[in-house]
Amino acid sequence: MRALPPRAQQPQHPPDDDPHHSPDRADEAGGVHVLYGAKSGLGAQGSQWFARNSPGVPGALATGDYVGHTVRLRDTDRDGMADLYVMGDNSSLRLPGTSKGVTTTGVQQVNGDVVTGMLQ
Ligand SMILES: [Ca+2]
Repeated sequence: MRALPPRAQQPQHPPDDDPHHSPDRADEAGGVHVLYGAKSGLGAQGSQWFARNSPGVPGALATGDYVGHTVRLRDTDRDGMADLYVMGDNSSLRLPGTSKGVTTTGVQQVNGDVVTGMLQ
């Protein structure tokens, strides 16, 4: 009589160290990190992070939203400040630019075609 091989065990998943996974499990929800330039180059000072769970940003974190997969800076209201257009798979946004940076005050949802239609 032959001995049966040991029963296969369920694979053990390693701890989640994938940088694309968010801690709240809205994997690949995305976001945009805005860095500002100076004479010395880009810097972290005054940088801003925008995601669906940022105060004032419409929507909620959602798996596969990929917020920020396409972005554009355009002064579409012609006030002299570049406005940030951010595309996500669930919706796209226009964040107004101000003299102090991009703001969620007055954020608007826009058609994604508006964002992709802008030249880079
Ligand atoms: Ca503007």
